[in-house]
Amino acid sequence: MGDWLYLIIAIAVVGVLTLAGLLTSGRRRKVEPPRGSTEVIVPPPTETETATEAPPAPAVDTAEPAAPTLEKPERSATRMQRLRERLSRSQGGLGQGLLSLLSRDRLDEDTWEAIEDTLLTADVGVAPTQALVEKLRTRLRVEGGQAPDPRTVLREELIELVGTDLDRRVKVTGADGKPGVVLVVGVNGAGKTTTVGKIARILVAEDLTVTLGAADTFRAAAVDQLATWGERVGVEVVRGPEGGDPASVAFEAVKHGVDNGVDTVLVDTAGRLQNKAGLMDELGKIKRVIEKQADVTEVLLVLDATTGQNGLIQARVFSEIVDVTGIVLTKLDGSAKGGIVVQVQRELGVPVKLVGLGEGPDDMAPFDASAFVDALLG
Ligand SMILES: Nc1nc2c(ncn2[C@@H]2O[C@H](COP(=O)(O)OP(=O)(O)OP(=O)(O)O)[C@@H](O)[C@H]2O)c(=O)[nH]1
Ligand SMILES: [Mg+2]
Repeated sequence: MGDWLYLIIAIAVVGVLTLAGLLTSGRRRKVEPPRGSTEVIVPPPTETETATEAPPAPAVDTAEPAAPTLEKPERSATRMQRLRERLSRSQGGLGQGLLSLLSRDRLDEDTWEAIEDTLLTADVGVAPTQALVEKLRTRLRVEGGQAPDPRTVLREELIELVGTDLDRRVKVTGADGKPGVVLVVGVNGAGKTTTVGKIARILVAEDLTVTLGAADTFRAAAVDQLATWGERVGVEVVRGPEGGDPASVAFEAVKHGVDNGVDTVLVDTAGRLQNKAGLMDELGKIKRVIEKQADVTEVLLVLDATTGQNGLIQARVFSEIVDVTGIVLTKLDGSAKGGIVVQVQRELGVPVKLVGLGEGPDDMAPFDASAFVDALLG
């Protein structure tokens, strides 16, 4: 009889412990289960958290992942310098080509034609190319006195062409204590998710708090990709079910940002362009539901620099759908066509604000006209 009693008590104790264990691990994975089935991924606990919040440590449960150390992203001030080398490597042909042509003893018609071709090949665009050539012709005309230095003239004119009076700041903070909301749009594979991840790192480096919204719900892999970016720097990612409503994820992400007093919410979106009406509906809805919570402070259009004219056409479609406030030009490291900066700004009337210069996590820099031109000229 006594043995039976001990056995029953033992089973009951094991049962209670198991239940408690399940509840604790459930709680640690999710915070405040939000509406619908949107889920907030909590960054892995830091060492101190692990120490104070350790579960009863059942002997069999060895599968608990060790907390990875958080990465310290690079501050943006040093980035352009570091990446300049990469930019000049990919764009060197343009700058060096123009310089050597302009340094010829005699600038005859053939030379001017070659200059024009060089600019067109680099995707500067027809109208800007003609305007630039016209200016160079005028300024480099030798009139009696000493010939002007082609390098100085070319540098000045290129900087002017790229534009120094555009506001290239990315608006990442909101008003009235609300978070800034950055919506990231663009076609498939342009680099949206990577851009969201890289911007998150720039913000973390500036000590801002960030939430990511995985509003690309079409591929499970897209959500995981974003979650990985977030986890590496301890940033929370709000995600929904695969195939769920992107707008509801965006809504929950911004709500999470507002409720937690976060500085910036970055929203990643899907980029299919097969159906303009569908895309318009989706992006329009995302923007509307976000604005029930906080203003969208920035809409960044991500454009792959290697796609040339095709990219431009797609950019135009997006700018018709949403009010794009800035352009992120990615993969400039793999394209010799840096002239696209000039053309896309002209086409869309919005400045290039950031440039992607590699696949590394900190290979993105704020765009700056003179640094860009200096990299071109080597
Ligand atoms: N070299 C280089 N590769 C980049 C850059 N930015 C992004 N990529 C790469 O481009 C590929 C696509 O990037 P994603 O961020 O997944 O693109 P996406 O727009 O989110 O794609 P979808 O979600 O499919 O629409 C990845 O392999 C990135 O590593 C860049 O600046 N330079
Ligand atoms: Mg993506």
